[in-house]
Amino acid sequence: MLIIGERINVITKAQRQAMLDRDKGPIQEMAINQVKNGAGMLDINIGPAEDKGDELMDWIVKTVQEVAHVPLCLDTTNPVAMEAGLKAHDNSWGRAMINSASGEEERLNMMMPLAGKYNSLIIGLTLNKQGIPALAEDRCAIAAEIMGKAVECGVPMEDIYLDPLIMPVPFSQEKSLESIRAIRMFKELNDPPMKTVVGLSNISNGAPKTLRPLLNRVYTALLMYEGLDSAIIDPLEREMIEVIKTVDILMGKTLYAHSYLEM
Ligand code: THG
Repeated sequence: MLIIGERINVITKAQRQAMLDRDKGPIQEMAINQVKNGAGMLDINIGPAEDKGDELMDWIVKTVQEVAHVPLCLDTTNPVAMEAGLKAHDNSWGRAMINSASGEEERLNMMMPLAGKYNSLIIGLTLNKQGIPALAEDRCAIAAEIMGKAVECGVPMEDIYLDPLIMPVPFSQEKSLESIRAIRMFKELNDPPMKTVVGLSNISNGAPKTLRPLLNRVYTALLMYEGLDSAIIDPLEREMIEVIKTVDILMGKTLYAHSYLEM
């Protein structure tokens, strides 16, 4: 499964400060560390980035790819910053990913054409103006709208990663199973199956610190059983990486060797 490292984001104080100061050090160190620990792609979350977002995205994409030879998942709601990032992205390490489009018309109309223009991958969040539907069936209906827009923009189905949007189990327990169902149903929306992605740690938001890693890891295993293709996680959490590698072994995705955890 593709691991998308989540640690370069404006939520984190140190990373946020480095972004504001255009200080390469902490960002490059975090990039290198995540790749060393198993990330195949790095999420670069600069937030809404209303002020000089395009300049920031251009700078950070080049800064990260100077030291980390992986493709990037560009995370901002600012379409101008998104385009700057796609322009700056070095595709010799793989294609960039747009994080994200959704069923919201405005966002969909701005982001999907960029995927076509820059030949990038794109995440489709299955939410719309009314929010995240409770039922997997209704999330599929939004997925179908996103897929329709992709056809219009010349984006192939295999370049879309559908995201059911994981909700915290302490607040909406019934959604945990529904998101698993959504992953299963998304796959059935096309042949070959649609690709899928989740932001995993959301499942344990609001749970005690001692429980969070366990909730994250077991949920990951359940989603992977349904064929989850990629997850936005913290690659520096060693036990999580071990769970992912172990599920990949048990599901026959990678070849067993006694040393599989070191691979
Ligand atoms: N789907 C998609 N993109 C996403 C998400 C998703 N991007 C954002 C988020 N969800 C995934 N990324 C992060 C990045 C950082 C953290 C969590 C998820 C993080 N969390 C700490 C925690 O959970 O304790 C600290 C949070 C804080 O300081 O408030 O650092 O679902 N497509």
